[in-house]
Amino acid sequence: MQIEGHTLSRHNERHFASHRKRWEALKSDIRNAEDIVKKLIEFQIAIPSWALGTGGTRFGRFSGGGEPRTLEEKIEDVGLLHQLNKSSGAISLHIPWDIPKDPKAIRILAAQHGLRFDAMNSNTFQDQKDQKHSYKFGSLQHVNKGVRDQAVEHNLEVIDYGKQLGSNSITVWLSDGSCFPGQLNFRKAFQHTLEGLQRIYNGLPDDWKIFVEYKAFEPNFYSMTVGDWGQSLLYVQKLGPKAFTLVDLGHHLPNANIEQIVSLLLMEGKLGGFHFNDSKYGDDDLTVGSINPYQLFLIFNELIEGMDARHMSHATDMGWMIDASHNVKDPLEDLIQSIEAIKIAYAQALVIDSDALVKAQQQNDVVLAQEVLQAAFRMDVRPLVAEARLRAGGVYQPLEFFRESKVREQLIATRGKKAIATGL
Ligand code: PSV
Ligand code: MN
Repeated sequence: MQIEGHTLSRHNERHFASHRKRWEALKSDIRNAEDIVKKLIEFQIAIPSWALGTGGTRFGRFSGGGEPRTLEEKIEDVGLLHQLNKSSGAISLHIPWDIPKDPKAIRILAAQHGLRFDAMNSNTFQDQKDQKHSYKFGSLQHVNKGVRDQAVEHNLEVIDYGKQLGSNSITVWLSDGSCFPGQLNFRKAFQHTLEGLQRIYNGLPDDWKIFVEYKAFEPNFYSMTVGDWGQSLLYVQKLGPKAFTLVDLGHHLPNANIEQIVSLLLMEGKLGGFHFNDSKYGDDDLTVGSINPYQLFLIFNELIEGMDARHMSHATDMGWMIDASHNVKDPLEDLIQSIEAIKIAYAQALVIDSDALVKAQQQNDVVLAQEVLQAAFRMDVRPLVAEARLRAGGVYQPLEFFRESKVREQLIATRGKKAIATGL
């Protein structure tokens, strides 16, 4: 469904006066407000095709109705989100959950919604119908060459779909590992995996990147063959200049210092992709910023510091994607909240008085360093984020608009109450 332009304007006009007041007040408090607005407008976060339906756990799934039934409807949903927030101008496909039957037509449809195709995602963590070999004991790490070949072939096929859609990266997340001591020879598993990744790497077009995503545990609980940033870095360093590590916020052991990991990967020129979500215990895939917004802010501080040090573009030199999914919220409302949380954390990190922070660090003034960081974190930057959204042509308050214009109800009316999206 497309939102009528006049309903957006009506919503924005209603909020105009109070927004102006708040925005003018905030603007006078910030040194580089116009520059930040520009950066916020440019900063786009890709939506994964599997986040548009209600996620489940292994105990069940409670679908909410009106979920997209096809890839076309998923593109429609991301287009709708983008129309509201002007910050999600890209979609990331998971193959085989979302195989484009007619890639050319899908590409045109996406462009009509102002969307491009972000990283492609392969899937060798589930067996598909009619698949020759099983991934029960891993894919690229597998002791059987037939399984490894099949997994490589699948990844090459995913790259091929991506080429037709105009994507320029592939994310490889492997569930490979072991559940029990003795099950696996770690060295051989690593070497097989490296060999497979090398073959996939060799199939990359010149202007493509490969992201190697790590995860500490699940579905394997004793070892993971790409279990942490050190292992991912080993692979990507051996692979070559088109290979990068991808950080998924939920893939660390509890209390890991993710901001430090981000900083060092950037220092090495090896951070290429990012999956946003939030968690309390493990890979909880909760709404971004719902549990630990301070950590998200500290991560953005390191991202900006590290990217600026390498003269990287915040908007285009990193693959930004949401990777969240759970079973209690409306998926579109959840994504609206996640995008807002990302934008807020990014804006807060841009507001940090970095000169004062550097000075405090040089003087070992620990107290002042904390004050500088927290002055930015405690600033209410929502008018800044709203101003950027309004200038880009979005709505003042996406969540309020989504509810007052009864978007979900309309989707249920056209797609039905029992429509269930493919994915997790
Ligand atoms: C694995 O937990 C992961 O983070 C990978 O990015 C997958 O592609 C995605 O979630 C969906 O399973
Ligand atoms: Mn992920």
